[in-house]
Amino acid sequence: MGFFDLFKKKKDVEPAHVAADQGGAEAQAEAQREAEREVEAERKELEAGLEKTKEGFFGKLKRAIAGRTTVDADVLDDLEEVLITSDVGVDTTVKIIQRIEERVARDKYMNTEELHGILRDEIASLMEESHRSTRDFGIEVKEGMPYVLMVVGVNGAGKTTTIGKLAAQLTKAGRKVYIGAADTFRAAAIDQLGVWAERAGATMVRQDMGSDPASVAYDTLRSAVANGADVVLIDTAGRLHNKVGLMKELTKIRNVMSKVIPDAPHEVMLVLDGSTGQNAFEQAKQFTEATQVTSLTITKLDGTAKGGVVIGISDKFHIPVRYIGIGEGIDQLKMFDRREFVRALFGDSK
Ligand SMILES: Nc1nc2c(ncn2[C@@H]2O[C@H](COP(=O)(O)OP(=O)(O)OP(=O)(O)O)[C@@H](O)[C@H]2O)c(=O)[nH]1
Ligand SMILES: [Mg+2]
Repeated sequence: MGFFDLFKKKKDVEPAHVAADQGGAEAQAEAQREAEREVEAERKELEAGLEKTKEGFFGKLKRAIAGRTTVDADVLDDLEEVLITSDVGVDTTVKIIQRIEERVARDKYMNTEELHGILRDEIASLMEESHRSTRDFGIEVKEGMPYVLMVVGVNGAGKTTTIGKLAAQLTKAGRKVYIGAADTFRAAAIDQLGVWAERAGATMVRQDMGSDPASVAYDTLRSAVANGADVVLIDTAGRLHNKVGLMKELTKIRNVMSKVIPDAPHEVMLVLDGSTGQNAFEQAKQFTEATQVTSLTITKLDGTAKGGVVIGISDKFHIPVRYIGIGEGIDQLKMFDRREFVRALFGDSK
């Protein structure tokens, strides 16, 4: 179940006076309280996952503005450095600083204590609207044809783990999930995916190591269609003999899938390791140039202070960040919500 469903549930609860009887009203009130508890628990988990980024960022910010009272050119210079060293990226940092400069010019005197709130507002408005999440963890499942999601990214980024987590959440939501083991480069890759598929209650389609990944993808789609699957997740290799070879292979996998389902893949998701900071920007650049990427997942935000990459990457690439990984656990893949992300880092707006 997606994060937004929790909000939806909350909103759908009708006012008490509409309920037919008192018992119904109480049940609704309890359902609402339960939904609120779930939202709160999700928030806590997100905050815990982003704690290192938050500490790193605010620690630096605090040191930079210590002893200063007004936001002047020096403070802005220091803020710029804090943003850049927090992996927000140069271009996005420049945009944020410009926006704050404009506000300072307008308001004349700005207290450094206000900086925190202003920064939060500017970052929130800068980040693109997050993908509108609906049911099934944001995936639009149509009856009669599986939704095909192909996962790409360099080795170690977290592709297989993300597929496993996603499969688990989808099966939990009652969906029939097929997984294609199209990373045939390493034998261990197929086994690792097999373990995830089993945990998730999904069906994995595989061939032997070294076989043609496009053929695995083809088989997976055929089998998924024949068995009435709702979602297909295709795992791919992160490393081949060389980069050009990898990109060619990804294109071949893409093309072969459309022979089974004309508009497949419906989504090509690039998985980026957030803890690599600037490297994640570089990978996003290379993959988006070489293949058509339609969504992003940023993993490993739990172990790093480099969570600022999410802000920079969503600003720079204009590709929606769909999910973030905040731990190795099966439940630690979260639907990305721009507002909740900013809130976890900066707290509530007043
Ligand atoms: N802490 C943490 N670890 C993660 C997260 N996502 C993935 N990992 C870990 O990152 C490592 C690599 O993940 P994989 O899923 O194997 O990466 P991959 O992209 O499939 O790698 P290749 O198959 O080599 O291309 C594993 O040890 C995962 O447990 C996350 O959100 N948080
Ligand atoms: Mg893998």
